[in-house]
Amino acid sequence: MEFTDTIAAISTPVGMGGISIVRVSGDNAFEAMEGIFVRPGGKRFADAAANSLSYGHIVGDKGEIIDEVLVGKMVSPHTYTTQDTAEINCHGGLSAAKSILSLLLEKNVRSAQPGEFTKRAFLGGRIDLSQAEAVGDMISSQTEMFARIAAGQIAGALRERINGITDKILNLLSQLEVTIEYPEYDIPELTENQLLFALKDIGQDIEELGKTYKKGEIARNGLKTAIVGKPNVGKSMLLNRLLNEEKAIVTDIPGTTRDVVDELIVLSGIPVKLMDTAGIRQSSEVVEALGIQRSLAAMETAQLVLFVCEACNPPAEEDREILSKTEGKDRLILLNKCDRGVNGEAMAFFEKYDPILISAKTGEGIDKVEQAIVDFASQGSGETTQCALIVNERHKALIDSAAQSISRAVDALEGGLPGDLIEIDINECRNRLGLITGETADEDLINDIFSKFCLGK
Ligand SMILES: Nc1nc2c(ncn2[C@@H]2O[C@H](COP(=O)(O)OP(=O)(O)O)[C@@H](O)[C@H]2O)c(=O)[nH]1
Ligand SMILES: [Mg+2]
Repeated sequence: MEFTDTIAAISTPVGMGGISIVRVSGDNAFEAMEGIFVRPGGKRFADAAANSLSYGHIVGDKGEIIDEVLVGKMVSPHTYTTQDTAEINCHGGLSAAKSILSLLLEKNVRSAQPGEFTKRAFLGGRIDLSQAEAVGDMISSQTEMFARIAAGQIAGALRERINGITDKILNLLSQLEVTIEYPEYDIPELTENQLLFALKDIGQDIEELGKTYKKGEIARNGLKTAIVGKPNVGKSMLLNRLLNEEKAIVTDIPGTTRDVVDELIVLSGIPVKLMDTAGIRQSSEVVEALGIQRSLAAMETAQLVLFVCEACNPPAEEDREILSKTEGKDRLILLNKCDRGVNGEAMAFFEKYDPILISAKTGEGIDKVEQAIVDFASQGSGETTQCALIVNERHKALIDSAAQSISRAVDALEGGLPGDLIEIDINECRNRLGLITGETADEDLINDIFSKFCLGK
């Protein structure tokens, strides 16, 4: 892969702003600065100390001043890309950074491709693929929760975890090899029981890591939360209340909401994707019936269900039906319209479900609903910053197939199959994990991942 040439790009968004940064990296980076960067007293940039900022001016062909700048000098290998890197801090706006970039491009420097600086950090061995992907996550993160997780992964939390598992696998493979290849030598052999134990231990590590995806997915896409209930209980009003906005149509005509309305809110840094749905009831009206089908589908895909009933009326037949339909789901039971009074029969019926009394109209109890959603989303999570967490689908698919390889190996062993067949599955598992860290990734995969980055990163 191309690594010898010097690349440059504008690393900040183009537009109005205090400063812009033009980054140049590669063997020729410092040389390229000579001639376009003039320091007071004619000092050479080449003589500037490592990891320093130098003041001066960027000048054009005829010595005309383009901008007043500060240039960071970072010397290989302790740089973002692992190569010599200069970062020119110029004035923001549309023009200065562009002019500086074009001056550099006349100095044996080429335009960087999207993600190419980070790709060099990967190729240079400073970070692994999971860390590089986390850089992309950090840039695209829209919530505090996701940004924190990305920061942990950039620091190498996932890398360390995967490497720990890979070490166990390699250790097992080498022992297995000795047992298979040199049975005549007097080396302590791996007994079947030991092998089984080691395999199960690895399988458990992988499965535990896979489980973190639930949380990772919430951080990336938001907690999918469906608001369900029979018509007219106040689902749409609850959505509006949680959003602080009149988004969904609220009327006293049952069956108003026909389609699923979804909106993203952020509660204590946690993204929550709220879905307001059509009221569930028997309906012979075509559009409403379609809407109800979608409600049921939304309920299926939701990670959390907010089941809304009325506090002021006894439970209806539909409430009982929806209650049983949501039985297997994680759910909160919300008794709405408590401003109209609390019905004893409703309370007695719902008591064992720990209902939350609310009024979408007055706002009463809404803080409790928000807290319950936050508690649900962060349950069992502990500290997110330092933890290895699976946040992307690519990693999840690889973890799943790594786990499958191990269980195939366990089955094979228990079925009495020979050691070299088991070895194939173990190798396969190692290979899958290596695709997460990039160790076993080929050029196409690597190019594909970095091509999704933004320019200048
Ligand atoms: N008094 C009272 N009325 C409410 C409350 N929530 C909703 N409503 C009324 O109940 C009716 C149905 O509300 P809507 O949100 O459209 O119900 P949906 O069919 O479940 O979406 C409207 O007339 C609302 O004004 C509440 O907490 N208290
Ligand atoms: Mg509605």
